[in-house]
Amino acid sequence: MLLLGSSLSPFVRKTSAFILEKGLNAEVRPLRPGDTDPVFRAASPLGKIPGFKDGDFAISDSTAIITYLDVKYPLPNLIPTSAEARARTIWFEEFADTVLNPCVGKIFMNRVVMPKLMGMAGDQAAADACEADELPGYFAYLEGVLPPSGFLIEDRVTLADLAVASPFVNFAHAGVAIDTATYPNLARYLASIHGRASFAGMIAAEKAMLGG
Ligand SMILES: N[C@@H](CCC(=O)N[C@@H](CS)C(=O)NCC(=O)O)C(=O)O
Repeated sequence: MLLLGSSLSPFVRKTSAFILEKGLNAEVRPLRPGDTDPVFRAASPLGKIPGFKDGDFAISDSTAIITYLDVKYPLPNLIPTSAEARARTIWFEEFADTVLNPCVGKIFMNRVVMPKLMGMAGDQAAADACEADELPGYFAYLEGVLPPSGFLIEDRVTLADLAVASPFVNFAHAGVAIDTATYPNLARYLASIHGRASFAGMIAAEKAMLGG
């Protein structure tokens, strides 16, 4: 099994954590978007990361990859089966992919990727505005819906947790602090999910790559 893409992408990190929580192993090729690697381009026609290959089967898009994996390797199922839990899991994945990850685009790209990895000045004003104006509402929403179990769905780890926790790694790399007085549940939750083996190794490697 081959996962194509750098875990600095929240979409790649979510997929990688999903693979690890399944107890599976994938070789990871940490490519950037648009890489010309022919295996990657065959899997990802638009050049977006992640791409993925399992034997002869190749596909891209984190949600497509995860959908494949949860059927092909059913245990443990990380996408719940009851109608309600499944729908809520997909809601949280959508919330991460379409609400939080665009903030990663504004904050992490401008504060970290452009200056540190591309040698370009990022748009610091756009990053600051997103942190000040958008994130507090999303943090407050999560603070209010997190159950005491420390997991979003079914009191066990699911795709919902992996999807939601992933962009917060980028926020941390970009210096976004979670105020523990205002968001105690969220802070505790993120420490717990990021402390799992499925995240901890990636986070350490990313920190080393970004210079601590
Ligand atoms: N819906 C896709 C989004 C993947 C995506 O946008 N990845 C970004 C990196 S975080 C990318 O490759 N961007 C390059 C581009 O849009 O051309 C997924 O879930 O995998």
